Amino acid sequence: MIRADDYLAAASARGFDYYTGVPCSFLTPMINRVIGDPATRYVGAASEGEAVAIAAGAWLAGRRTTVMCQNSGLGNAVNPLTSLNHPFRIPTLMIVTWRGEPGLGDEPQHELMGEVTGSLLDTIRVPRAAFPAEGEAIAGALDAACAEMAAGGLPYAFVMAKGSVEDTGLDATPPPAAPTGAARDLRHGGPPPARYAVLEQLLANAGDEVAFIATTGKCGRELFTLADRAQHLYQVGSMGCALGMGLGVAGNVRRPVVVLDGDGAMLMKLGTLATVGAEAPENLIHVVLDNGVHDSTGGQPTVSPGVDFAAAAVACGYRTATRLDDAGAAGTALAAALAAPGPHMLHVRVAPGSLATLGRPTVKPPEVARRFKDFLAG
Ligand SMILES: Cc1ncc(C[n+]2csc(CCOP(=O)(O)OP(=O)(O)O)c2C)c(N)n1
Repeated sequence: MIRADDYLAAASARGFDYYTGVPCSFLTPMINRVIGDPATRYVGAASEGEAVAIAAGAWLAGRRTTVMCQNSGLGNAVNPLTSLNHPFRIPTLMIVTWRGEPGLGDEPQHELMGEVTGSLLDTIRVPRAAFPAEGEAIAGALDAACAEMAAGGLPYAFVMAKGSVEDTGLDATPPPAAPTGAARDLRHGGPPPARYAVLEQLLANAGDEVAFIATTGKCGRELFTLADRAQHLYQVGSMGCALGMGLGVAGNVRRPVVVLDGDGAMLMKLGTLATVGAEAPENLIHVVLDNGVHDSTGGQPTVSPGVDFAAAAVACGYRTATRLDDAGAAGTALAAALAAPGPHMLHVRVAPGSLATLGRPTVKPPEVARRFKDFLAG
């Protein structure tokens, strides 16, 4: 058994001071110490996939990250691990608990995942090792993880057996403030604009210092077609993870970060609204381009016409949320949002469909990630 502080000190010495995840009882001492230690940052995520996305954003912003989660949450993380970290070559250290380890006599819901945790990680090509269970093993385990991540540029997992870490208490932390934000309605009621017309106005109203993260599908392709720049990150998979990545970036840089989301993608990870509201990064602007359909896959309807995203955003703690249905007004609203502390949401109604001649990013994802990382560091 090791002490959480011994692991965290050795990890900090190697630059790992940014943690995100979802708790597991095996992780209790680790999370309690990360929360209690002013030298480490912990972002409590709504889901394990969101945590992977937050960590990816934090890595782009220059942090060395750790995602802590229960193995039952590995399923939630598989999508971003395979379609975000892998294509973009974004590393993160994972500490995955081993509930249901064969022979442990754990609860029935952990039995199957306990049997397949190792093979699942192998299948998605996340190299793994046992979480160090003795103090003398910590440094070597971390060095091996660092070497593997440096060589492959990909995530690496420690699998933590029961009883690996001594118990510690939880220092009290203040809860997030109660929501006080306000939603505004600036809709004109005319025919909704094309998504690219809104994107054009957003780009026209943002200075060169602004970072843009576009959700998967045609949104990113339109952004690329309008302008391909180092400050653009086009997610090519990981549907629903643009906002998590934006949160991880915004929490670690001073420059403004604009997330371009879709209604389908937003609905897939609605919990991230609450994480953003609680973390409340002042430099984050979340634009939901709501066409009421999954445009990128053929226009199947989403349930967004029945969802008030702006009300949800302020209920989750966003400082402002604005409903819009006009490209020019969306640009003006972005300029206003850039000038005032956020987080802000712009919920923009747009028409289904996209540019007739739509490009696909010709820059490969690892290059997109590295030039975006360099831009953030600049
Ligand atoms: C996890 C996952 N499920 C499904 C898909 C397939 N897919 C790609 S884009 C897309 C639609 C996204 O809809 P929305 O966010 O509303 O954006 P739009 O296409 O309308 O611009 C879907 C379902 C995917 N990439 N990832």
